[in-house]
Amino acid sequence: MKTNFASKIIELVEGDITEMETDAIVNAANCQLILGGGVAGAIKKKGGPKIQDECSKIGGTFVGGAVITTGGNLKARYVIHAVGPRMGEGNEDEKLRNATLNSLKVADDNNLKSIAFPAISTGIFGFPIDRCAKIMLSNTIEYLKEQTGIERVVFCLFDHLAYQVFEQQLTPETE
Ligand code: AR6
Repeated sequence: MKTNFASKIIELVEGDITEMETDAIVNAANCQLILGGGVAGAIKKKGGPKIQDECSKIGGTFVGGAVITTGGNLKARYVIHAVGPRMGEGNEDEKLRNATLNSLKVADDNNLKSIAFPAISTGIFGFPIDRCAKIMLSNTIEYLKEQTGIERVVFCLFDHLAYQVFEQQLTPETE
């Protein structure tokens, strides 16, 4: 599914984010920037050890923060590591909003035109998928309405249920 917002494209895809050919893919990271399971595990496996080496040099970031490394052997040239909230730690909505917006800012700071997000925090971190879809989509739409060089944002959902939830949220009500 593809939708246009302020002449920018938001696209929903069902699949594996490590196969995306966007300028950057976003990793659902932790504060220590240690690549564990889920999206991070897939990135580590397909991207090779260089990505973890670069993360270790950066050392870490805050919940809601985002940092960039190269993409190693991935099709995407860069990986933006965004730290979403762990369900139950408090202030989760605000932290997920920050993780989304900071990822987009990092992409802009590096003159990237396209970026692919997973549903941050909805796996190991236990955040509800419907709340995630609402927060990530509405904030991305707001961001794209402002001054940005980003032309295309993909949300890459791992299963059909997650895809359907994002599809439902990507309606005129979220504008
Ligand atoms: N492509 C797209 N989406 C995926 C993929 C994939 N290859 N694999 C999983 N998902 P998660 P989190 C979906 O657990 O909850 C790691 O250990 C998955 O179904 O990757 O933010 C990190 O190192 C879910 O909907 O991220 C952190 O410590 C979503 O991506 C911690 O987990 C996010 O699941 C981060 O947990």
